[in-house]
Amino acid sequence: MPKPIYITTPIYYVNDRPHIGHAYTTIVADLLIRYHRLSNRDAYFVTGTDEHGSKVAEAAEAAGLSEIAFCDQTVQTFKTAWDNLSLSYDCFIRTTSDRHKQSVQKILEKLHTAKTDSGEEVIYSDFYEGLYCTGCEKFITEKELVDGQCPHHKKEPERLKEKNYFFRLSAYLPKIKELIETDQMQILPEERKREVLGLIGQELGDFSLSRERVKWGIPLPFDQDQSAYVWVDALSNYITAAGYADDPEAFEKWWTKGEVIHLMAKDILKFHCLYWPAMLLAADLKLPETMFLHGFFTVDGEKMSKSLGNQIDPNDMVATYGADATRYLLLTQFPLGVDGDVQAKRFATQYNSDLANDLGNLVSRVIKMVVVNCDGKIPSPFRGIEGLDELMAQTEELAEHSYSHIKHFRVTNAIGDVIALVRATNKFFNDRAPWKLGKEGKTDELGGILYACCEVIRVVSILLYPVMPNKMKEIRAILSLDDSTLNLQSAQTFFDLKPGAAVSFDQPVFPRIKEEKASRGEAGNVASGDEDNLLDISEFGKVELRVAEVLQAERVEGADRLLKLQIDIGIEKRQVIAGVAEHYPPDKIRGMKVVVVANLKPATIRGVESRGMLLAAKKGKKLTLVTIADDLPAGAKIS
Ligand code: ME8
Repeated sequence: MPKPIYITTPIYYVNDRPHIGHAYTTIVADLLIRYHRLSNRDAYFVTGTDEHGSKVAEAAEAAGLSEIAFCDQTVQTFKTAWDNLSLSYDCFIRTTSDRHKQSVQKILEKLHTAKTDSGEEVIYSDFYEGLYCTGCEKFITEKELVDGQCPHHKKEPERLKEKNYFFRLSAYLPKIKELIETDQMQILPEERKREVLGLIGQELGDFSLSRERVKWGIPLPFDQDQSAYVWVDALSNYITAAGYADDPEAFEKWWTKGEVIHLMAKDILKFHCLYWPAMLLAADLKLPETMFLHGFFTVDGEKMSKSLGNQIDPNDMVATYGADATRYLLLTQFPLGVDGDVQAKRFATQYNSDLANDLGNLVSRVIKMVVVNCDGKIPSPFRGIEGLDELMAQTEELAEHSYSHIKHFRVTNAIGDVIALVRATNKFFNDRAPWKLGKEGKTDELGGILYACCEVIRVVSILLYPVMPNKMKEIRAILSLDDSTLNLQSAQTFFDLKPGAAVSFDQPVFPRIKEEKASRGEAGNVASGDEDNLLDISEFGKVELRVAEVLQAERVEGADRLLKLQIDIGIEKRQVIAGVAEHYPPDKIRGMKVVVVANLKPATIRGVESRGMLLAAKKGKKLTLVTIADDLPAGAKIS
């Protein structure tokens, strides 16, 4: 039996509102947890809020509220946002809870009496004189200042002189270095591991474990005039939630014997990869197995911040795209671990392409045909259909591959492989053209094609369940499937659907979204104003326009408006799907010289690959292609 798995996110500061950065980490944790649960692994998911410290006390005062009333309010905004995103956490930990206070005091007592290997006290008191940035909640050195200010918060730090208790970090660094180098405590990705090892190589002082003047905090059990330093308080949440102070059995199961994974972004590396393991070593507690530090999002090229007003609220995305698509869109922007720039105006295009066109359309067209041609019942499987064996093989191996990606934190690969199967199935459906077979009386083959497509949809409903739990349940309900087969085991068997089971179709699972409406953020502040839609000259310069000659043209089966074109763009020949059939029948367009956008990502339209887009002018029902005089050869660039 694999060990139980215990996954945590950072606990977020309550002086901020939840934004897509917080949402991203929490959705990733939810995805991982749901995947492990699909494989029947015992799994526990912890998130929560970090509520102590002078920063929160100041925000409460500014809001005219007591600290706890202020915290209660913002904690609710996090909980509401997480409910709106269908996040299935098992424990929401608040640092102001009695449970957590007990746990912090317990570990502090332990540290207070602990000795290092060389017999020194782990905690000692001393006077600290130096600079403190309230924004970072940490002491800051002169060297780190830029123009006398904290580079992150653009504020002059306070000068403090106070008695503090210190934690003898230096005594634990050699051991931590060894544990990281040997991957006994895995730091991922590799780049972050190098960063931590680099930090250990620098002169790191001991860290302060308490603050004298901060009253909004947990008092030290051995000196009531001091409060636990917020990071010591916050990091301890991970053991509180496992039951350190109040549930020894649970603690043994989840922490001591479990596989512990901490997820976060790279901004809080030092605290998690050095301070926390040092505290655990000193308290004689087991270390986490893995820390995964993902990348940082910027929005339209800018750092996300309250003062810039460019934070994207996940609730606004949910209002526009729904919970499931929001999860999908955030998870697929960048590989986990990589920094990236989020552009809200791209969400709608991606939603329409991946979810409405590829996945939604597969479900609609297949189920509608089952309703019309098979009396609304799953038909019988039928072997010997061209392309079926390949599709089955791709489907059967997918569960294992996806789960392996997940175990290695390759989130975008796990999702991308499922979407690739959806696209391959759309192509299989198009190539086999089942709509023709009914008329030809080939009902066994027609049923076999539809059965195979329903099987793929069933498998997809399992493998994308951790990404889009509600929509996948909706799809499963269409196929009359309940939760008893919602597991990875059943995603590995083909021909599992029972012929004769009822299917029903009501409305598209992912209705198309008007791109302009969504990108303007009509449901909220996803993006705003016309100014945002103006292009910079350098952005326009990225579009590669070329003269193309249409070599061949034919209609796309089952799609009145679409033509499949083979075009010559000078540097190569390509296939493009164009929605111009009503205006340009194949005979008319063949031989024309048109203008094509040559550097678009390939798209799959009705299961057929399209690499490029033709330029056309359109008003009402009239459409005219932009054409080029004969003397310009195919391939000429247009600028
Ligand atoms: O640091 N891109 O809380 P916090 C990606 N309370 N992820 C982002 C992000 C962005 N632009 N902005 C925030 C704290 N995050 C402490 C943690 S844990 C013991 C105490 C996510 O509210 C990311 O997970 O500043 C990052 O590590 C975390 O929010 C920081 O949250």
